[in-house]
Amino acid sequence: MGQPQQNLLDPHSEKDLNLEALWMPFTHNRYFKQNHARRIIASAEGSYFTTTEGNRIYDALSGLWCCGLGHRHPRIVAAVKKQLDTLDYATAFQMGHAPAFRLAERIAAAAPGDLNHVFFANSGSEAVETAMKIALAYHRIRGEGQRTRIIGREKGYHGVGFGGISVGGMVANRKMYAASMLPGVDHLPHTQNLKEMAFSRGSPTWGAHLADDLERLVALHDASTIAAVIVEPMQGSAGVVVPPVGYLKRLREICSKHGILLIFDEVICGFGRMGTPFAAQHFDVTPDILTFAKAVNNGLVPLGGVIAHKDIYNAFMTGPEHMVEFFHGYTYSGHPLAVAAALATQDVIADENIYARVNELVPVLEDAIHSLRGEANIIDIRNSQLAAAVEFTPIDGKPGLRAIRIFEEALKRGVMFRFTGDIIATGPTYISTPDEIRNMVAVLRESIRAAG
Ligand code: PXG
Repeated sequence: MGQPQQNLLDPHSEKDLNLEALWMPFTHNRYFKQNHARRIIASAEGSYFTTTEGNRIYDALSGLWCCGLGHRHPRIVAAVKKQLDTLDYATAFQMGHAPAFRLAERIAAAAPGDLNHVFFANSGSEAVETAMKIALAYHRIRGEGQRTRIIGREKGYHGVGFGGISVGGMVANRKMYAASMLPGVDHLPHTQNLKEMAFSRGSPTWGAHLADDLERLVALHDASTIAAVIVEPMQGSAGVVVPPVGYLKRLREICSKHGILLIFDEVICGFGRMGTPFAAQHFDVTPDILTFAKAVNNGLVPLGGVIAHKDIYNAFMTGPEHMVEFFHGYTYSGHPLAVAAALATQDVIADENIYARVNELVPVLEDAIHSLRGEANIIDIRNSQLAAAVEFTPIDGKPGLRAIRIFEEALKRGVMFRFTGDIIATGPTYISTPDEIRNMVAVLRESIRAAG
């Protein structure tokens, strides 16, 4: 006890850094703690990180798909600083603050069709749990409470809550919790078939019929038991799995036919990645519920949320007016700092013509990434707007190791990609130049050759 302990160390200093106490998320902890050269990030600006050793690294994943406008964008930083000087925190339960209402209005305006009511959460995972609860409660309020099933998709990633992993299709994220999954969930098949679609540029022309599997699930379970279908329009975490031409439209038709809600999880696709506000607009398919997070405020402060169709919102707005309509929410729903960052992000997207800039970069990325065809061990190259991935044959008996080696070779050469399984993925910043994108792919080529 005695005197309160003072920490005299600068928390940013690398000196005497002890890595042991931090249990790192989705990380090979033991490997990292032995091999962390160039992997501790000290600062960031625009499309570049600087490591504690002073290496400048091109951020080929926009953070984790969230910082498309570049790190520490001056207008967004200024907006958050200004917010700190006026209102740090306000409860969102039974009270409000003006910027949250303004942000909801802007997000609703960016959303397709009649999706015009916005519920705030703090992450993609929370957005997904919220969307699933809205879907189930909506049916129950309308007297269709027997609609309890939610259909997800193989290879889907919907965060790490129990709802999200239940409808998700990532084996490693699910297998430890087999007995704790939501009951009644089923899955559509994923849309990746290397035999039919390897090396497709953009959306594969084969595979729309895979959506018809939803009819099989309807026939098996009966539509009256199914509340919703949830899919990522483009599966990001699985390594940029691109929807076949016509696939999402077909899902939409089948859902509408059977009164099933369609949820698009746009946590990665939303706010720029697809060159439109949402993938819904890019693929011209409107869901009933849409989740967002990440790029909504350029990753500055955690923020996620759900946009619901007006009929869904209105279904809740029944009963005595003094009663809470939806028993759900978070302490930090619409946190003033997150909202300030998001409002500034929306301004920057508009003022810097971000969607047009993304669309200009799409062919640059497509040409560059597909030029890797023919390099050793590549079994697929795929791209969807400003996202792309290269898939490799695994090293015998050591799945995943080839991608780790390529990732490390690229880091040495000043580019940070994402690896998952034996896939290297990239989602460049929207503010990248064509030369930066071509250089990034040149580094990937060298890294593939160096990794052997
Ligand atoms: N839905 C989707 C579609 C996501 O991509 C989440 C939900 C969960 O969001 P939070 O904010 O709870 O992490 C995500 C997250 C990758 C990668 O490597 C992608 C995500 C997270 C971590 C890694 O592509 N997306």
